[in-house]
Amino acid sequence: MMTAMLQPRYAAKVHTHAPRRRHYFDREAETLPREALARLQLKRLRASLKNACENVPLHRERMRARKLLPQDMRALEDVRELPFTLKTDLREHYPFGMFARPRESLARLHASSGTTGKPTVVGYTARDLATWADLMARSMACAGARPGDVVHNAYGYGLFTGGLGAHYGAERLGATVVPMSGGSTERQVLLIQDFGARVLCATPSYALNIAEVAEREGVDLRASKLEIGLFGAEPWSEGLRREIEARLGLKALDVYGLSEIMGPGVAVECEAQDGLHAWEDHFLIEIIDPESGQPVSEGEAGELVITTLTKEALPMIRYRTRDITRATTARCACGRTHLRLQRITGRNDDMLIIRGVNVYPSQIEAVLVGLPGVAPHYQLVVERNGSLDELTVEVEAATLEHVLDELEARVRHQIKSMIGVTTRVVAKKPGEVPRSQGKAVRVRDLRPKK
Ligand code: DLL
Repeated sequence: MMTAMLQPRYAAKVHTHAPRRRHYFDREAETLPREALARLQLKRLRASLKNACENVPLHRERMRARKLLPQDMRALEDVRELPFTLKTDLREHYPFGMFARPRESLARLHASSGTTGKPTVVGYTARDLATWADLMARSMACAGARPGDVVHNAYGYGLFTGGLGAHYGAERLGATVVPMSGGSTERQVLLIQDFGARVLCATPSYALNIAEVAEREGVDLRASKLEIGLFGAEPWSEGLRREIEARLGLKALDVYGLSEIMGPGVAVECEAQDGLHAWEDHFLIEIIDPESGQPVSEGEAGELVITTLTKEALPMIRYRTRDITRATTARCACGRTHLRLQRITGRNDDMLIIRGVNVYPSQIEAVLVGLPGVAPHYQLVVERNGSLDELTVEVEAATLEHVLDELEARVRHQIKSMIGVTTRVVAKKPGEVPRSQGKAVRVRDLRPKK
């Protein structure tokens, strides 16, 4: 098996075309000076709150209880007066109770499964779908995709927003989309080559699966036309980025989104790979301290809270995403003015407390990926022992030659010294850790249900 260490970051490819110029999908919107952006946001915020209050009883009652009217928003900071919206609100008003449009005016529904009970259902008017396609096209262009590209879309099609979100974005950009969905990985490898995909859309864990299957079949995708990967829908580390870039011979960009707000295309990295531009003309971004609910200062880590500014069917007021990140408004080399989010480390709900130490799965990943002899596949098993939670890290040896005991001791030591947490480590043989077809299952939680 190839190891990332031996490969250049992007394999050298013979490019038949001249270097492409910087490309905006919507130059005016993407480079709007921040003062103009703020004015536009305030205008849209009032309109969005009006839509929410007039058409969604829950929002109306909550605003009334605080004696607030949409026109009371005189500055963007006034949004802090508004109540938060939680995922449980969507569940409690299942399926259509938070929609601001009658069912007949909805063009599409999506849903995310969640771990317990009813799914979270989201709806779109035809205009919402057009806005989403625009924003996803904008995101793709921001990541380096161009009209005329072949876009191989391996995000799952169906109720998950990944497949159709990327699909219509690619079409809107003027690309040729290959609607693969997840699975049939050998076939994906074949078609990536035969159809000449320049852009690959997938979860990072599935992109790695594609790389592995190609290598097993003796196919060198670094020699294919692939140049750009648009990866998201799950947390991933810088180490995994480098691994995928080396093995697929492309530049890997991070794309973020969530169904409750829209789907993929809320934020995306530009070619500078230095944070994800969040499209502020459509979303009002706050970073708060998850405990106090108060804003953190710029650059500090906190929970991402989003208010939609243009959604018709499902306006969201201060939606608590549970995702942990940092934001900066510092100028970006790409010329876009929209603030940048740091890669999302994980969800509040995914944080484990192991012997008093807070750990996100992505932190463990950051330690594992790139360790000599360790394959970039892992799962975490959490168990309860008396009143303490214990963590077992299942890792995989890169080759059969590795002595598993030695690997286990080395990984345990590395995790302890980098994160400060004591874990049990179980090393498995190559291929024994389950591979992902979409969002990877990183944690097996065996603790008794509360
Ligand atoms: O995962 C939408 C999506 C599809 C985004 C394709 C990007 C690409 P949901 O299924 O509703 O929507 O899950 C949303 O996934 O709150 C984050 O916790 C996580 N997530 C999404 N993108 C990223 C990312 C889609 N780039 C939830 N990095 C979010 C880390 C991500 N986590």
